[in-house]
Amino acid sequence: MTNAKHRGDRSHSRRSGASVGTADRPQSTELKPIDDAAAVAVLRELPAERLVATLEMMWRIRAFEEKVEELYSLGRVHGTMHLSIGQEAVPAGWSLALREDDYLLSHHRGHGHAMGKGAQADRMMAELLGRQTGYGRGRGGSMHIADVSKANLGANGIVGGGIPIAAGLGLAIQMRRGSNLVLSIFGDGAANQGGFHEGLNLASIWKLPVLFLCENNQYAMSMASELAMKVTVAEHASAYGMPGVRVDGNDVVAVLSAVTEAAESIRAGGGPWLIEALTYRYRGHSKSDRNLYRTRDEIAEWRDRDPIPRFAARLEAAGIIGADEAAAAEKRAREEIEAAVAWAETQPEPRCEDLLEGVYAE
Ligand SMILES: Cc1ncc(C[n+]2csc(CCOP(=O)(O)OP(=O)(O)O)c2C)c(N)n1
Ligand SMILES: [Mg+2]
Repeated sequence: MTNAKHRGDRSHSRRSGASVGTADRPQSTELKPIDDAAAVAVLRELPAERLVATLEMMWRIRAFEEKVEELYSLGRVHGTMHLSIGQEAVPAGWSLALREDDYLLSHHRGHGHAMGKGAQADRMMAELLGRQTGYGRGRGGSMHIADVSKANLGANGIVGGGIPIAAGLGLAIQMRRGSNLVLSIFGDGAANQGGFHEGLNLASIWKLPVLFLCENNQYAMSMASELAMKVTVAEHASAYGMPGVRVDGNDVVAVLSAVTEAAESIRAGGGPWLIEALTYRYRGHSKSDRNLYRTRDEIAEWRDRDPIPRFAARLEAAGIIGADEAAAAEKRAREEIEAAVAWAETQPEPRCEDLLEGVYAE
C-alpha cells in the first residue's frame, strides 16, 4: 500500500462520520464538502472586487514563496524559511471572513498569514533580504513578520508557542470589552504540544474570544499527523467543551464559511472555537528536506486539488470573473513580486551602529 493510499483510507473511513458534542455546541469532525450551489450563494454575499483581490492574494502568496525559494537557492536569502505553497486557501478564507482589528498570531509557516492581514510583499521581501525597511528592520527574517498597525502580532518559531499567547490576548480583549477576536494559527504538530492543551483549556473556561485554527498539512516535519495522534485535531475540542470543526482547507469557500460561523459565535460571547483545515504543503518542511517520507503520487494527488484554480473556478461558476480574469490576476501578482524584489534590493542594510536598537536588556 502506498503512503498516499494509506492516508486516504484513514481520512475517508475511520474518521469521517465521527461526531461528538451536544446539540447547541456544533461539533463535527466530518468533512462536509460545500456543493456548487451553496458556494455560489456564499460568494454572492461578498463584493466582487474583494473576491478578485483575494484570488490575486493567493497568487501573490505563491509567487512570493516561489521567488523566495529561488533567492534562497542562489544564496541571497539567509537563515531558514518554510513555504506554504499549496495552503493558500486558508489565509484566503479567513481574511474574507474576519475584521481588520481581529488579531493574528501566526506560526513558522506564516508568509501567507501576514499577507492575509494586509502585509505588503515588498516590505516582506525586504525583511527576508535583511534590509532596514523590512517589517522587522531586517532582523527577524522569514519567521518573524509582524505589523502591529494591522493587528498582526507575528509568527513564532516555537511550535505551538503562539497558542497560550492567544489565550492571554483573548483575556485582554475580554477585560477591555472589545468586540474583536484573536486568530491563533498553528500546525498539526502543534496540537501535540502542551501549550495547545493549556491554551484551549484556559480559553474555554474563561470563554475567551479566540479562534484556534489548525492548518493540518498532514505532516510535522517528516511525521505524518495521522500516525502522531489517535483522534483528529478537531476532536480535541470536545475535551474543552468548545465547537470543533474539520473543513476542506483547499477550498476557500469552506474555510470562509466555517470561520464566518465561528467568528459570529465568538463575538456573541460564545467562547472559543477550534477549526481544523485539511491541506497540504507541496514543498519540503524547510530548506533541507528530501521528501523521503511521502510519495510522488501523494503530492500529485493533492496538486489535483490545488486551491488556486479551485477558487478561480468557484468565482467563474458564480459569474464573478470571466475566463481571462484568473490569468490576469496571476500576471499582476507575479509582476508585483518581481517589483518587490527589485525594490527590496535597493534598500539599505541595517547599520552596525543600530544593531542594539530593540534590545531591552540593561
Ligand atoms: C517546541 C519546538 N519543538 C520543535 C521544533 C522544531 N520544529 C520546527 S517546525 C516543526 C514541525 C511543526 O509541524 P506542524 O506544527 O505540523 O507545522 P508545519 O511545519 O507542518 O506547518 C518542528 C518539530 C520547534 N521549532 N519548536
Ligand atoms: Mg504540519
